[in-house]
Amino acid sequence: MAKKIIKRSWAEPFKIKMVEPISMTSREEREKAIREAGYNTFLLKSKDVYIDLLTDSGTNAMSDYQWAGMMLGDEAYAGSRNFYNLWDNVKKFYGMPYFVPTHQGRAAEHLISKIMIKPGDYIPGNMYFTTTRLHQELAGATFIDVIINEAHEAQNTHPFKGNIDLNKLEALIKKVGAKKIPYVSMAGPVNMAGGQPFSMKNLKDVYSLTNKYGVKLWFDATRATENAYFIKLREKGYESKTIAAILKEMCSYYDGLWVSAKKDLMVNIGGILATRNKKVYEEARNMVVVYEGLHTYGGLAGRDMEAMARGLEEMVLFDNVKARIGQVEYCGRELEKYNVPLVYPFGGHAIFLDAKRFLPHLKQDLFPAQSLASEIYLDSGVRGMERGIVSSGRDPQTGKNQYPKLELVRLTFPRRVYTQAHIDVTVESVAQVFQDRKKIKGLKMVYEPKYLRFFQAKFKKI
Ligand code: P70
Repeated sequence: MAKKIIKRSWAEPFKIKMVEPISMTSREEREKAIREAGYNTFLLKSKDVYIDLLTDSGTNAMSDYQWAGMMLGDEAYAGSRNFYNLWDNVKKFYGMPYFVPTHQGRAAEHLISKIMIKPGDYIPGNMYFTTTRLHQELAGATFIDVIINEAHEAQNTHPFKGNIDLNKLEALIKKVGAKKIPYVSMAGPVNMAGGQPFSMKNLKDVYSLTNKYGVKLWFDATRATENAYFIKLREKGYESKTIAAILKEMCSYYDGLWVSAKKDLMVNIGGILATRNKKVYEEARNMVVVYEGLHTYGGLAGRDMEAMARGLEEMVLFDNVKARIGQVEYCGRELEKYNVPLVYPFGGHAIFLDAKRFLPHLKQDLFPAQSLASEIYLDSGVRGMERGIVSSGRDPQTGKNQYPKLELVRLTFPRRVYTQAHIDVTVESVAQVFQDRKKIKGLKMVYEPKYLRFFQAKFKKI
C-alpha cells in the first residue's frame, strides 16, 4: 500500500488557564443592537458581541508571566522600578537608547508630530494610518502617500506590498525640498494595506535615499514582529535569523520609533516613543509631562509597564508569531473555499474582505464595507471593522470625501484569545452573508463627527 503523506499541523505554544464567558445573542437582539449603534460596529456594546474581531489592540490575552509581573507593580510617582525594567527591554529589543512611555500609540504619535513638524511641512509615508496622519496634519503637515502602487490593489500578490516607492519619495524630496520633510513615516506591516510588510532591502534603500538628502526616517513599530516574521519567511538571507535579530536590524535604520504596545506587546494599554536622537528625546521627555504624566510613567501604572516589559520578551518568540499569523492564514484559507473575495497576500494581524468585489452592486457612496461589517454582525454576532471610505475621511483642504481604492472589512485577531472553532464559526457566517449578498442595499450617513469619523459616525439602512 502506498504511504500517505501525513500533514503535520502547528498549534499554539500555550494552553488556556482562565476563561471569560461571552454572550450568544438572537438575531432579534442583534437587529436592535446594530440599529441602536447606527450600523457602526464601533458603537456596539461588547456585551452584544459574540466573537470580537474589531481589533487586536489591547484585546490580547496576557501570559501568566505577564500577570505575575502585574503583581510587582511599583506605583511610585517617580522612578518606578517597572519603568527601568521596561527601558532595559526597549534598549534590548528595539536597540534604541532613549525612551519615553505613553498611555498608547497615538499619544506617542502626538508627541513626535509636535516635536518634529512645522506648519507647511510634508510627511511622506507608506500609506496613511488614521491616527498617525491626523496627528501629522494637526501639527501642520500634509501627508503624502509614497507606497508602491501594488499596495492599493487588493488582488496583487506582491510579497512586500508595504514597500516604499523610491521614485515617488525622491520626486517629492526634489519637488518640495528636503528642508520641508522632517521625517519619512514608515510603518511595517502596513495596517490599511491589509497588514502588508516591507522588505529589508526596501528599508535599506529608503535609508540610503533619506540619508543622502539628510531626511530622518521614523518607524511605526506597532506590529514590527509580524513584519520581521514575513521577512524571515519571504526574503533571501533571513531564513535562519531570529525574529529578535531581524527586528533589531530593522530598527537600526531608523532615527526613532513609536509603538502602540496594545498589539505586539500583548498588553491591554501602553505606548512607546524611543529614539537614538538625544535632542528629540530631551524634548519628548519634557513634553510628556505636559500631556501624559511624569517621564517615568507617561500615563501608565507601574504594573502596566511591567506587563509591557515582559510582553517585549514574549513578542519575539518565533512560535508565538507563527501561531498568531498561522491563525490569520487558517481563516483566509477557509474563506477561500467559499470564494469570498479577500486581500492578498494574507496579512499579519487580520483577514481583509474586499467589499468592492463582495458587493459590486453598491457604489462607494453607499458605504459597502460599513454595510458588510454590520451584516456579518447581524448574521452571527461576529464584529469586524470598516476600513474604506468612512475610515479614509475627508480631504482636509477641500472637505470632500476621499475615495480610497481599498474598500475593506477587517477581521482582526486578538493574540492568544480565540480558538480554531471560533474561526470556523466566523468563516461560516461570512460565507452565509456572501451567499445572500444581493439583499444588501447599503447605508446612508446620518451623523458625522469632525475627527476620525469612523469611530462615532451613525448610519441608516437604505
Ligand atoms: C487598530 C488599532 C492602532 C494603531 C496602529 C498603527 C499601525 C498606530 C496606532 C495607534 C486601533 C485603532 C486606531 C484607529 C482606528 C481604528 C483602530 N490601531 N499605528 O485596531 O495606536 O490605538 O494605541 O493609539 O495600528 O488597528 P493606539
